[in-house]
Amino acid sequence: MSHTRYQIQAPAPVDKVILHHIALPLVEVLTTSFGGDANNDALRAAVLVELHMGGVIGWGECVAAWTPGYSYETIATATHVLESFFIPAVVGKTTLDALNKFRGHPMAKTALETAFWAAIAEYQKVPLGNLISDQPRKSRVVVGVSIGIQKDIDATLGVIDKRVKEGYKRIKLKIKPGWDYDMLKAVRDAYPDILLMADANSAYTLDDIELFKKMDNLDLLMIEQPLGHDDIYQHSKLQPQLKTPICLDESIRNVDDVRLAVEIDAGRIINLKPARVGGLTESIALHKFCHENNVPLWIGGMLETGIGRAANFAVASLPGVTLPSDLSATDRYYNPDITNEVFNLNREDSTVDVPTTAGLGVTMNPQRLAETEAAYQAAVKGR
Ligand code: OSB
Ligand code: MG
Repeated sequence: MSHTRYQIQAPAPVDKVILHHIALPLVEVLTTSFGGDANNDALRAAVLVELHMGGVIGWGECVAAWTPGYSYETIATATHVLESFFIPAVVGKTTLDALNKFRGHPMAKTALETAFWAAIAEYQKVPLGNLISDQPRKSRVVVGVSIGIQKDIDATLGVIDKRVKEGYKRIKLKIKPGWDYDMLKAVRDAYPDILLMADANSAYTLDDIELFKKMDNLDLLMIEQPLGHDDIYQHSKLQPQLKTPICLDESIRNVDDVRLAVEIDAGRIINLKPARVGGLTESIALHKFCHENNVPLWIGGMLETGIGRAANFAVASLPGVTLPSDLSATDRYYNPDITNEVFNLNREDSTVDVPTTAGLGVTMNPQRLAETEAAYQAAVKGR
């Protein structure tokens, strides 16, 4: 979070907030460079926030993982700060002002903030996106698919083949040292025209400059987060030496980080994950800056369930989101999901429709919620 302040006003005070811990199996594991542990788990856990206000319910999702790999937050830290600080601060209130005094824990804040906004949208009978922007929004969002580290190049080509046949027109491949240039070159040779990008999740240093110069000849759409997860300065030493744009993911905590990155040429594309920047309020500020300054922007994903995905689609529908987002169809992640509605890929143009119904745009499947809560309890015992 930066100096941006929560500012939305609710029509009624928050009555109560209930947390749900869930775990559900991923259809396809996403192995990343920070993995080798539970971050690459076949079981995705999440904390869901159920917020009651004025007779309606709003839902939000906390995307922190079991372990602090992508981010320092975990299921346990999010539970702690939500239960001990964030929820008591907002119960009985019509604003989120009380959250401004708490530092850090953006994923936990986002879950509560999104539930608050979703409840307001539900109460006012408008789609969540209408609260985010009064500008015309897109009705469908161009999406790509993120593919994890596979056992070999053949397996990688097999997964890509499947995704291309499904209709995905932008392929993102996770890379790490030893699994980078040769793999990407083989993919580029097999698919000369596809929109292809790589996500390093901070696995490299400036010593790897020669490798990046080789990758620079593969016509990649972008290279996501090559250097330190909390670095901007060193990226400014790399970007000017490449023609491929660097996209910053982990490094961007707020709109001011974007301002700095753009000013010192540390990256030329921004991945906005609302959960990484503390929620919708900061996302709106960040989007506004990128839109006004022509900084290419897309929405990243954290393997969200239908709850978090619906909120991300509301943000992805903003006019300044100009590149394909990591918001794939539901069947790439969960079967079944916890929501009644599923997101489908429109094969002809690699898009997904933005929900248009009032509130978050999806509804909870209570039976599936109970099942996934039981699965969480069972999983915790095994850890
Ligand atoms: O770095 O973008 C990332 C998933 C979990 C953690 C980090 C990342 C990702 C993805 C997946 O790449 C995006 C998705 O939800 O499809
Ligand atoms: Mg990333």
